[in-house]
Amino acid sequence: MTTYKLNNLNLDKFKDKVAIPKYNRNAIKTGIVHVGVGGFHRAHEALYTDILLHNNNITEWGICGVALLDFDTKIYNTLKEQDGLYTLVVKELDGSLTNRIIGSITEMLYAPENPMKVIKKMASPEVKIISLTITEGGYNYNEATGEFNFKNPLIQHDITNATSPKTIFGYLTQALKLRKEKGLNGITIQSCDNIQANGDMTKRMLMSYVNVAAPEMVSWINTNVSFPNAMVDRITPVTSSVDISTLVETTGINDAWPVVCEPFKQWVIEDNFIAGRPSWETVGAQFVEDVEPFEKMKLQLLNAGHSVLGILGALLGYTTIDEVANNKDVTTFLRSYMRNEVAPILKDLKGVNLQAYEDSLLERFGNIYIKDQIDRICSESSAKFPIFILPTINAQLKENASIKQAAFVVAAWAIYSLGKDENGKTLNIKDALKEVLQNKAIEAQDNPKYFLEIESIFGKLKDSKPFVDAYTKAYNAIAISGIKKCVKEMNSNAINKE
Ligand code: CS2
Repeated sequence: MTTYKLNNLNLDKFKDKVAIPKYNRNAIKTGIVHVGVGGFHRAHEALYTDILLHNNNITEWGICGVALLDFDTKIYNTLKEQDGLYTLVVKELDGSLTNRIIGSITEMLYAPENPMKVIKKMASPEVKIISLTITEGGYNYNEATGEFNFKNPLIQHDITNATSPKTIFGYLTQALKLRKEKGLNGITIQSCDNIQANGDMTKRMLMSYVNVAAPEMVSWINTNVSFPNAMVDRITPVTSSVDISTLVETTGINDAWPVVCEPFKQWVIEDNFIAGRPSWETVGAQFVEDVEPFEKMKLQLLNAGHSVLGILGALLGYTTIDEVANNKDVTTFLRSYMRNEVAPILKDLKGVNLQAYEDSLLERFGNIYIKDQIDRICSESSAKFPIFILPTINAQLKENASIKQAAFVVAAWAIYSLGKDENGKTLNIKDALKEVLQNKAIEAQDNPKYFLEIESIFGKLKDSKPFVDAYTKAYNAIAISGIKKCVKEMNSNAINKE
């Protein structure tokens, strides 16, 4: 098959093979600046927006993608060369692939090269939304203190180098200052990360920074910027070389970085956009008054479920989520964690069917075509556990209710952090706190409790006797008998509350 590089010039060549943008991309104005153009953004907001541009014949709401970090050069260069175009490959439940070329990213900027260009773009009048996928760790939140982490050297850098910032907080502050100077009114800052009350968190963290770096901006931001909360969902594994070659072999599209994802997608958003918004509700997003129930359910069940499968699966020697999600013992464990420890804390949520949600998750995790990497799931666990698992533990402890399964997962994580799986194979740990985790994991071999001393992750959990007891018991059992046997034992001891 003849193959062509994906770019504007060649776009028409693919039109008989896959869906391509039929709208005039040159006429689209940038209404959204998006920071963090990873796989998730490209499988989610950029897709919703692409469908919207298709259906509605509108010219606003194009996306300018910003690559914020030094190591984002690859995505910047790729999308730049491809005129912002990329292929979204949906791996359907029957194993077939649905390909769509997405055109909603109409501009790309690389922040480290020219910070002012990014700031000016964020401060241009046609931009109404700055959206973010900067990962859980990007919010610079300290679990122990509950506060913004001013000790981060990059934050210190931004405070003293306001016009050449490195963090999102520095960029947003400068951009908002410029908007104020220009007399521009409102703008929305929209988080698309997996954080409970992600909009509130963004505001709280930004305001902490602004209070120190530009206190004169506080009242302007309070009046002119809105921060909607949202629940975002779509499993988006890391693109593999096989994904890239399959695409080119089956369609002729030579795309250096397509995105692969599951068929399911969900976006539940609080309707709080001070400067207007795209009508994403016409293309499947849900606008609601209160997103809290949706967020809680998703974070404590889906994301936590992922972490449970990831950590246990890694120790068992699996490499993909579907493999471990098809291990009966592990799914029995996961289901009883969901039922005994998570469901009680979600009991007040209105209008949700937890059982149906749990079933759908197990089906999504078990999809054998997705091949979501355990390495991806376990990466940055130090930022994920405080959001996905710790709230469940803390809420259960408050009620003197069961935390056995959660404690088991934390113990498994401590053992995982030693860097070897059950068969002695080295684990590929990717975590901003890797060294701390490893050091504490080594100390924990003498006394498991040491692992809980990482306050920026666990807060005051080490002071809870019921938790420490359950965790220590689980740790010692796993250290002696291995994860496989202990999961079975946990299952036979679990009293499932139906
Ligand atoms: C995953 C998420 O990063 C993780 O640990 O749980 O990326 C998950 O796949 C998405 O939130 C799904 O919406």
